[in-house]
This record gives sequence, structure tokens and C-alpha cells, in this order.
Amino acid sequence: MTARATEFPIAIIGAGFGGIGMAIQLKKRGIESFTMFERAAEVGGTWRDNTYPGAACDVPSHAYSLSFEPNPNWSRKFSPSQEIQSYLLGLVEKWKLRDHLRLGTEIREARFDDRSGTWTLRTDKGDSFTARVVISAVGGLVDPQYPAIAGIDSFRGEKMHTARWNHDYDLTGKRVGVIGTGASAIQVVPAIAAKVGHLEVFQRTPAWVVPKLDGRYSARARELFARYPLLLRLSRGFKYWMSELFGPMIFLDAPRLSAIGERMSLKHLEAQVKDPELRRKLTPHFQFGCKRILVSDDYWATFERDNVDLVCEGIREIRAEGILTSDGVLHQLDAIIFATGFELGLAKAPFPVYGLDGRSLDAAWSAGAVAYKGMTVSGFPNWFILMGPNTGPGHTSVLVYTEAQISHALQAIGKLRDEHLKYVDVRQDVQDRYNERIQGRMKYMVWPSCSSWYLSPDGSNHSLYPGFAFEYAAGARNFHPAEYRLATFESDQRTTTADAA
Ligand code: N01
Repeated sequence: MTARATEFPIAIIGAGFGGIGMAIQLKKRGIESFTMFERAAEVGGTWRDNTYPGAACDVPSHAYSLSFEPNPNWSRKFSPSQEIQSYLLGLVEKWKLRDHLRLGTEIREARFDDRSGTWTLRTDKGDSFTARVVISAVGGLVDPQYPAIAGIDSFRGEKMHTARWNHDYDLTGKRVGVIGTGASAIQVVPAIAAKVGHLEVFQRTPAWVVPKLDGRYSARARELFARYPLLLRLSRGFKYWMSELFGPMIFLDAPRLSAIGERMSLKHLEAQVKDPELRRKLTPHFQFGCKRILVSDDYWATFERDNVDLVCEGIREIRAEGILTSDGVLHQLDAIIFATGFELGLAKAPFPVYGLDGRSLDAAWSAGAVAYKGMTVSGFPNWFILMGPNTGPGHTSVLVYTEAQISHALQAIGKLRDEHLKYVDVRQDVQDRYNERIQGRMKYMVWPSCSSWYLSPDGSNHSLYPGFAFEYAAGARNFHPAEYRLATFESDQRTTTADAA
């Protein structure tokens, strides 16, 4: 019997924002035949893992939430991590997603069977699961990256990564070193400065920082957002369109636009740091937007504290007692905090994935991760990626992109079910043309001009979308059958509009 006659099982891999959003939309359409696999013990992804002091979203809360699950109760303009995690846990309860969840279950391999049009997912428990459609929502910045510094294992004190915070370790009065000055560091540094005895921040590259303009939402404001949903939508829309307005200043290689951002940031630096020598050390040397723009109201001001030092000498090695810098100084420390970012998940397939004729996703991505609109890869039918290649924004909420991808996958699922298709497989020529256009645009973007996690080792960019969010969403939210090869059970032919033409 073919899978056509059975229920339509769907697998969602990953229960972070993307996986949860997808599950809700399936539920809204009355589709209950899905299972969510999550390797961790709880849902939440980024917001489950990043619990370091000061962890918060640097995108405004009203924009950084699902449009179909608006929340009038955010306590601040930029939500703390815990509050976002509570929001996600609330959605899981509201939509009764626990019944669909397999927590603590890691997918180790996925293999497509051309004959039955099904994916077989093998788990770390040794069992397997068959699905007609797979939604890969595994996230892009998940596994902590520790730097390749000599002697890293020899340190005798406490070592922790920002994304694996040890809440049992008391930093009070301790000599603490923070390595890194990215988005995580600029949140944790001000949050722990008053508590620790002495804080040293090891900076390799100073970053552009702009004011966050954070603040609490009053009880009255929250009441109004709850009573008048239109107000909440307007607030969301305003934040979204403002980020689009400022987008070109952040993503385009347009020195005149960059200069506006740089002036704004330097003014902020001047207001926060009085000492000109310290300001010089904190002043970035790369073009605005080339690395992620950081937003903070108190990061730079933290260096004005007597117990905080900026260390600009490179790290030579880590020793049992602390960090040895290139000037020969040994910085004695009780704890080292690695704010050194994440392994880029998109550098390879999340686990071995075998599509049509046994081809592997790693092989398909050997020259860099590519997918049609960041979602579908030719030769890997019925496999939809959320937050896939070239779908990251540098200037706005990633959820705008994710929601468009969810809509695309839902429409494809509708087509498969309604027309009893075996599979949809994006056409290679469609995928190639799309990616040529994406890569062609990269030369107009600011990102090739400096080194960052955005870039692959060969300098190509497979992580960010080179343009506006509205542009991506408008192009990605609809599933166009003509762009796919549609295979039926009856004929077992991989017919397409194009093939037919
Ligand atoms: O990591 P990063 P992150 N010696 O890779 C330094 C998201 N995020 O965790 O710039 C010394 O940005 C490295 O130096 P350099 C967001 O998308 C979102 O901060 O490479 N230093 C850099 O300063 C973000 O982009 C939120 O020279 C070393 C730092 O470590 C992404 O996560 C909040 C080093 C790493 O910065 C990653 O941010 C937080 C070495 N050997 C994060 N190796 C939101 O609010 C690395 N560094 C949504």
C-alpha cells in the first residue's frame, strides 16, 4: 500500500520559534498528524539556551513575536530572554503541542524513499519515524563555539559559554574575564559588572554599538495593547517599517549611508565614555553593518567603572591561572566567560540527509549551503527548511522570514494532500537561477568587506538575505507549483509544468 492511503504524517525537527510557529499553523488548519522532535529536554531553542545575565532580544518585542500570536504583555520594549521563553512555553500549552512533542530525541539520519514518497528519520533512541513531509527547523546558531586558543583546557577556574550559563556559580566578588565583544558579550558585560570583583573584557575587534532606547511598558500601555489589538498591530508595523527604512544603512555597501550610522554610534560612544584613549580603543575600524550592529544603552558606559578593564592585546594562551596576552601579561582570573558565538549550523547538513537516488545534502552543499528561497533543495523532495541558507536578516526580525517560510510549506502541504501527490521537488534550474541572483547581489552588500560569522571560509555568504525583509517575504510566502517537479503515485512520473512544456 502506498503512503497515499494512510494519514499524512509530518515531522517537525526542532521546537524553537520556527518549529512551534509551524506546529501552530498546522493546528489552525486542523492538521494533527505531525510530530515534533526536539533533542533538548525542553522547547524554546535560543531562548531556552541563552539564560546568561542580561540575555534579551535586540529586536523590539512587538516585532519579535509571531504575528499570528501577538502578545500585549511584554514587560519591556526589548524582552528579556526568560520572557520570550515563557511566551513560547505559553504557546505550547495553548495549542496543546505537548501531545505532539518528542523531547530528548535527536534525529541522526533522514533518508527519502522514492517509491513510497516518504522520509524515514532515524533517532538517537534507535527507532525510526516515517513522514511524508519534513520541516527542518533546527536553527542556525545553536551549538556554542569555543575559540581555538592554546591551553583552553588547562584553566583551573570556572569556564562557561554564554549559551551554557552555569547558574550555580556565584560571580560575586570574583575576577572574571569575558572573551568576545559581540551581541552576547555586550549584554552580559553590563549585567555582571556591578557584581564581580574585577572584570576584564578581551576585545579582538571593537563593534559598532547604537542606543537601544529600551524601557518598560507601563501597566496602562499593556492594558491598552490588550484591549485594542489594532494598537499592538500598529506598534509592530511601525517597528517593522522603521527597521526596513534603516535597512539599507546596515546591509548596503553605501559609504554615505554607513557614515550616518557610524556618526550616530560615535556620538553614543562619546556620550558614554569620557576618556579619549579608551574611546579610541573602542572605536571600530570596519564599515557600519559589516558585522551585526549591536544595540545597548549601557555597554560602553560599563568601561567607565573602576572594576572594569578593556584588554586589547591579543590572547596568546590560556593557562591554569588565567589568560596570557601577547604583551606577556598574565591576567589572573577565577572565571572565564566565552562570549564567542556559535558554530554556523548552515555550514553543513544538521545530520546525514539522503534525498532522491541517495544523494546527500552535504554533497549538495559542498560549495556552500544553497536552497530555493532558503527553503527547498533540489533532489530533496518534501523537505522544507525554516531559517535556511540566505534567509538571515542583519537589520530586522528573523521571524518575518520564518513566517513566510511557514506559509510556503503549508501551501505545499495543501497541494500534496489535496492532489494526492507523491512529492514536490524544486527544479534545479529554478534553484540555480535564484541563487545566482542572490550571490550576484552580494557585491552590493557591505558584508564582504570584513570577516564575520556571516561569511564562509571562502568569503561567500550563505547566511544572510541581501535585501529587504518585505521583498523576501513577498517572494517566499507563496508556493508556486510551476517551480517544482510534481510527482504522482499513479504515473510515478516526475512531471512538471516545465517538463510538460
Ligand atoms: O557571537 P559573535 P555572539 N579571541 O560571533 C570574539 C545572535 N545573537 O554570541 O569580532 C578573541 O557575534 C569575536 O571577535 P571578532 C546574533 O545573530 C542575538 O555575540 O571575531 N575573541 C566576537 O567579538 C549574533 O550575531 C541576540 O574579532 C574572539 C565574539 O567573540 C549571534 O547570535 C543576542 C575569539 C563573538 O561574537 C552571535 O552573537 C546575542 C578569539 N579567539 C546573540 N574568537 C539577540 O538579541 C571569537 N572571538 C537577538
